[in-house]
Amino acid sequence: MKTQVAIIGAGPAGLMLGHLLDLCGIDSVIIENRSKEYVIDRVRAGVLEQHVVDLMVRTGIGERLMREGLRHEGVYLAFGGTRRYINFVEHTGKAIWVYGQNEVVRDLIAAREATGRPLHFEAETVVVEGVDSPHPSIRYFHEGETHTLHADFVAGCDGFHGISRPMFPADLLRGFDRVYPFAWLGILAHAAPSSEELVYSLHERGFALFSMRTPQITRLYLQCATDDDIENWPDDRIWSELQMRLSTSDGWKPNEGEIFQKSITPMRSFVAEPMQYKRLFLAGDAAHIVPPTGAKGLNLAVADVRVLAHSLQRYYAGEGEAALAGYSQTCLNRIWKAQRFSWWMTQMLHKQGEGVDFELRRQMAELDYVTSSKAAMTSLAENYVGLDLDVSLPRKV
Ligand code: FAS
Ligand code: PHB
Repeated sequence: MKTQVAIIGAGPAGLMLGHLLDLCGIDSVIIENRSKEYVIDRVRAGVLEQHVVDLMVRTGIGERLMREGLRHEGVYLAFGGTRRYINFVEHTGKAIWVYGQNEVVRDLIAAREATGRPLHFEAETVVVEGVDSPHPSIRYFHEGETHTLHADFVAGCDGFHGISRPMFPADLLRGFDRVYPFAWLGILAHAAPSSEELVYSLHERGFALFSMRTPQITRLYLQCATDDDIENWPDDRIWSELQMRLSTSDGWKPNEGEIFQKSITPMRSFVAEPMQYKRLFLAGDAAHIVPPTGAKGLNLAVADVRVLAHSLQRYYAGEGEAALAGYSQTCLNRIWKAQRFSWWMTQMLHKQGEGVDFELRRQMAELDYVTSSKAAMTSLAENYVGLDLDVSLPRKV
């Protein structure tokens, strides 16, 4: 088989890349090693930046998002028993949208299937060859047979644990890594959200985050130890800890309900440089990981593939290799700013030491400043809603 772009991975990066390439009239094949149900059911991100929402609407896959997504104009930061609101629209003119990654992936899969272009689930990529030549190929095992796909380019959208990044020559690839000394325990509960918008809370017992998925489902997280085990967290302990960390003196607290999903996620910052090796490109978590405190993971993945689709569109429009040269640095400029913001939100909101110590007092002072200074609120707001992304929308070549 032959295609123009072979895409490894059907997460947000791979699926969005396939969607954008299709709009440009560029052929692609998406190869995913997990099942369609697994990819859709994975519980992950929940917040979309304005540019992602605009992209989905303007490229024809935003109808359900507009109907079911929750538009939020800001967030609360809670500390010392009070909640303070940061109004994103007032400071930036932009909002954020709560719409689960599951739903984004569901919409992208439906769009891909409607095009009839190849999207292979449960297809194990066996080997990728020739990425240092103009004719790379992928051998994969699917439906009991081994297939060979010849392509002009390979897009490694296969996440942090995928096979693409390891294909870079060791003397080319540099990894920048920070592992945090805590993790997030996340739950989904059948409980009507008791706040219209998100609440990030610093408490002397640790961080907690109140979020949501629908008017009937609350999404909550609490800081736990990196080596903690979900078995240590029966439902009543989870609710007791969340109430202690989130409840504020004005009487607000999260509603409780049946917990139907719980998991522990480690926290890490990672960036791989560069993001291109000849005909192989990395996008999304294959190239970078952010701590979820800044709600950037999915949004960065979409930004990467917008740049990649635009570069490939220019390549096929006649600009050739020159159109691809800036991909890596264009993405990395934005990725490092998102890394900074995600690190900053994480260090400000997570308990670092034991008891009430210097660190906690410093964090409280930082939160007091950030929520009372117009300049500080504007800075937080413009990073949270997403920094500008100057990449034009796809158009048929
Ligand atoms: P993904 O990991 O989503 O997708 C990669 C795909 O490639 C997967 O489907 C995988 O099965 C497939 N693949 C891997 N190896 C392959 C191979 N050899 N052959 C074929 N396919 C292969 N972000 C936020 O913004 N907020 C959050 O709250 C948040 N929570 C998260 C919780 C968890 C547990 C995790 C792991 C991540 C979380 N993230 C969060 C980040 C997450 O949303 C990612 O940023 C997002 O999924 C990135 O999308 P992709 O780059 O497409 O990678
Ligand atoms: C979520 O709703 O899953 C969510 C929201 C904000 C974050 C992280 C996760 O920073």
